[in-house]
Amino acid sequence: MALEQGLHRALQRDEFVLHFQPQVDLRSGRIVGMEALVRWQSPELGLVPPMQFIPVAEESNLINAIGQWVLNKACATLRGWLDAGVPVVPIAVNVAASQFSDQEMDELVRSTLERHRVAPELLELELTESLSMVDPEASIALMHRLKATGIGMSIDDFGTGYSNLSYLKRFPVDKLKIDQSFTRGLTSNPEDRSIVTAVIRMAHSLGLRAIAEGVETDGQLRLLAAEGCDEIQGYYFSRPVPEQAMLAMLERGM
Ligand code: G
Ligand code: G
Ligand code: MN
Ligand code: NA
Repeated sequence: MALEQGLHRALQRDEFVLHFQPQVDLRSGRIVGMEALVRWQSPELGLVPPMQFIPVAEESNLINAIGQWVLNKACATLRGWLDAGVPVVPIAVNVAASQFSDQEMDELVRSTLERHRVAPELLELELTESLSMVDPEASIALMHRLKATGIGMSIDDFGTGYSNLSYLKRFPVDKLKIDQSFTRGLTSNPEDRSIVTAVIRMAHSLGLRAIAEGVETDGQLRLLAAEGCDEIQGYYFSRPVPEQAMLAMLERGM
């Protein structure tokens, strides 16, 4: 449990940082959003990726405190950029399942936006299909309250969870994020291509935008464009980068 203690201290000592990965509109080629991805800048361990500490944080109930930190930091970053006259785009923040079982999540979102005087349109929450499965009705009610705050919502890693379509049609979300496992096989695996095509079609017929994650090659990009995918995110355009590098991309407009 050394890691757990380390995470406690990390919160106290403010050792977490956010990196940002741009999301690009396929038609215009412009940055239209960014995903915030947390890292732990540990004095002892160096830069620890979330894969190594998010599971521990989930087991030890620290995930809610970290999630609050991330939400607050994302809004504080937006406020800083707004004050500096930077042309900002919305920030998407990942939400862990246990954060979503907190029925006051909408109040937390509202108060965090207000504290930093950030418009709700500049915040998006990335939810997973699975997080609503413990208590679907309560989760859908919470999603509607979140929607009423004016923020955006997307389904992350779409296609890898329960993909319960009878719930999906009731989720008040704006966007489906096609999981990178499907993107990876796009140019080599006909099944992956069929799935990606079907998800884009389904998203559009439900009135949602589709974004492909994990785009690394020109071939993947071209297929996605041909299938009418709206946005891409991935190393092809940019890896997740520190705040200063994201700021530079925003100022260039791409
Ligand atoms: O770039 P990457 O190594 O950043 O992220 C690895 C995993 O960690 C992804 O599944 C991502 O969703 C998750 N992750 C990154 N940042 C956060 C966060 O702020 N909260 C939660 N719950 N998960 C995150
Ligand atoms: O689960 P979630 O989608 O939130 O996490 C995104 C994860 O995917 C992060 O770990 C991020 O660093 C990683 N990632 C983003 N773009 C790419 C990419 O093009 N290729 C690969 N292999 N990973 C990516
Ligand atoms: Mn995500
Ligand atoms: Na994802």
